Amino acid sequence: MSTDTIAAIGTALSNSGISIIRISGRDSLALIDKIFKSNQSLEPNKIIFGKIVKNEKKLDNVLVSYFKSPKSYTGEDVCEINCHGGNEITREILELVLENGARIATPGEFSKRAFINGKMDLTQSEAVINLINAKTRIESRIASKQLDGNLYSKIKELREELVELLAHIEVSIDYPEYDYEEVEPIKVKELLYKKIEEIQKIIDTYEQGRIIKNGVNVAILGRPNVGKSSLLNKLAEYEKAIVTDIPGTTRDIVEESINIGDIILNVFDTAGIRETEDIVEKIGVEKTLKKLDEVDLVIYILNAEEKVELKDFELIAKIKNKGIKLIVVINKMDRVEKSIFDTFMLQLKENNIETILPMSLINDDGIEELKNEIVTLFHTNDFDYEHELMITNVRHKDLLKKAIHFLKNASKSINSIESIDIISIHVKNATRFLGEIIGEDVSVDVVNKIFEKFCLGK
Ligand SMILES: Nc1nc2c(ncn2[C@@H]2O[C@H](COP(=O)(O)OP(=O)(O)OP(=O)(O)O)[C@@H](O)[C@H]2O)c(=O)[nH]1
Ligand SMILES: [Mg+2]
Repeated sequence: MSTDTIAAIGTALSNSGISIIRISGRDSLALIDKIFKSNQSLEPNKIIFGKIVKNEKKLDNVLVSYFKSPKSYTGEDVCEINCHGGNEITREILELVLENGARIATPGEFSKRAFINGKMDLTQSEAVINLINAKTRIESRIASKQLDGNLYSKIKELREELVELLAHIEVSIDYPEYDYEEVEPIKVKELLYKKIEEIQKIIDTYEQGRIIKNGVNVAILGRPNVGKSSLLNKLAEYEKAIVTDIPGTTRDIVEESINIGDIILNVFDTAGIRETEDIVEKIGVEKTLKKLDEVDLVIYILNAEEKVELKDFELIAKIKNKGIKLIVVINKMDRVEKSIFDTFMLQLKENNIETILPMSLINDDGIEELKNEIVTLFHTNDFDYEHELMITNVRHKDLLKKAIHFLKNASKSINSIESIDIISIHVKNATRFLGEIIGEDVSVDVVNKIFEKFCLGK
């Protein structure tokens, strides 16, 4: 691990009130001393006014703060220069900092040092990036809780209990002649079950966590010309996709991210499904069907002027079999008698289709109802973020699953006392995976991968 002094711009490079240049490492203070002039001297946790000077010429009036190791973000000596927020002046000061001995930080290097110096565990570091990237308020709230260490504490507690159990088991392996505190299989099994249950409860929060973090993947499907691209445009509130009255207009998948309330929708407009000899369109249809593997919700559009065909029902059945949520929309209601909708309802309900909405995209009818229906399907409001733990990172879910796998193996091996060393190996594996979540027992590669995703200056 390098301990040289690093620097980067911590704020976004755009014309703004202030910019912050952050410096961390052994030589931070000595470096600042060379380029910063003030009537006061720098003291830890204080911010002082002065000027940045290059070749005896003032570059800018600035505020500089100093955080002494280990009481800083990175755990090292940290100085931060608050200068005026112009691109040029910010870059110029950074260059001066680099000329005076610092090296430019790699993305996430400040946070990586914070992790390595024990200022944060890995889940807290991941919370930093989640907080920076959060696109909704709920997402920020969950990241903020994780930054406080709620996931860290829970994993640490689980791990400690398993380590205690291991110690208990290993005493009887190493010193079988001691009867003292004999391992009682029933008790071990009970404890393992309890831990499996607790971990499963955390894993179960992931589905909602994933949706909060990454959004709901929504595909708009239906036959050509039913109004799929028109719906995407209405949801996006601008003309994202080409709309014409020529069936087969959309070929490639058109994607747009849309916020409704606290939910992010990643909406995919797709090529209309039909048998076709057109090679390009054919590929489009294949892409549409493939896309089904990554979607949470399908909005299936039918044209009110046309009859539902067997092909529609077949596709809808396919969607439902994949466990994807479904909303059927009857569009172009402006072109038919209102009572037609009842006929559709009857026919669709007979085929076990629950959610059916009338719509006229030309008249702006039915959009709000559709949005409300989506919010109801993926409601995020009934979770107590303040007090309950929710995971949003796939890395955490995968490691928890691995831990459970080994705890289940351990529990299966419990029936014969000879297998006690096998149990011990399984439990050890489980604790190893739990450790990986918080950054103990973790490889350099994993750590590097996590911090690579950070932005510069964090
Ligand atoms: N009358 C009426 N026309 C509509 C409505 N919604 C869409 N249209 C028209 O239907 C035609 C097809 O609309 P698109 O949105 O391109 O349909 P699509 O499903 O994306 O079609 P493909 O990309 O070819 O599969 C266009 O001329 C739209 O203006 C509606 O509610 N009422
Ligand atoms: Mg289209």
